Amino acid sequence: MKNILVIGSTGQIGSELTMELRKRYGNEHVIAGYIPSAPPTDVLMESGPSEVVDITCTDMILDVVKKYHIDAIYNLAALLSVVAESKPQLAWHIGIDGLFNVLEIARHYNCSVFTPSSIGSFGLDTPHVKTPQDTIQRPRTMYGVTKVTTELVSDYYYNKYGVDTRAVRFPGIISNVTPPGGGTTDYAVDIYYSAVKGEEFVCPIKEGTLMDMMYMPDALHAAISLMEADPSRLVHRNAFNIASMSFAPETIYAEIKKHKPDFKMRYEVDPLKQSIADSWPDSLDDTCARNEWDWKPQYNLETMTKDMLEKLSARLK
Ligand code: AKB
Repeated sequence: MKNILVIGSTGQIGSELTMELRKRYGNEHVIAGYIPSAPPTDVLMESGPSEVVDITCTDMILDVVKKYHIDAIYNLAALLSVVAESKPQLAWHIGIDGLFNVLEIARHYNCSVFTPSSIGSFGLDTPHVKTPQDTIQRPRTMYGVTKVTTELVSDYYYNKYGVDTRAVRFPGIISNVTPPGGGTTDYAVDIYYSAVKGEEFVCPIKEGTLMDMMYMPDALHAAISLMEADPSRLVHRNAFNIASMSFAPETIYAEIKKHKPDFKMRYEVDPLKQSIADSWPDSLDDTCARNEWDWKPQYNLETMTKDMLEKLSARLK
């Protein structure tokens, strides 16, 4: 039986991933690591063990790995793209110094490690349409710089020390549970909250700006199924392109309007978010993930929108 530590378990992905892993491996086998400034919800706290784990502190990680005989670490500690631009040194400290702490412990205690990358690892020079798995990665944001470094360092630990590191490049993740904070793709979550609350949505991203997005259930499935994949089939490791839908603001707005005909949106473009979005791909080619570990998403814009509106309406009423 696997014992799993989730670092960053109270964040947007971590909070749902921890619950999904508990369903799969048993509550007692999945430890929710959190920092005191982002404490767990009651659901997370009561459904299984939790421990304070600051990724920048090696001893804290080590104590938990030893105490629970951890053999897999999901490392989700990171600052998202917009926040990372205002705190670049902190973004590096958490993303890269923290990653080294995790990988060194993984090397000595034989843990597998999942540290996600992102569409943010690409840059203006990357081919933007059907971005290939192996291509130019020259991001200009600190978020992107840490993500490319994460990919390289994770591959380094696999090649040099045999640490079982695996990752995907997440697109913008859309969820009806924990809201994101400080990302460029956050608008695609915020728009649903405005629609359900009956408020006008002010869109920070320009009409026509395409970005890859994914519904949370597919993102969770991607992380877990890659970690369970047969290693002999993996040609790539850090990190796989995965894709399920790509849209611009006017397209998601039109889809929501099918359910909420009175919903209104106007544009007030945020220059920082727009410049980051312009440097990211329009759509990713995820052929390698499909071939090497049978990746296949379940949701598209239509089915995600229906589910988001139903779930949020039930919760916010
Ligand atoms: C962000 O917008 O920063 C993230 C991402 C795509 O990595 N959601």
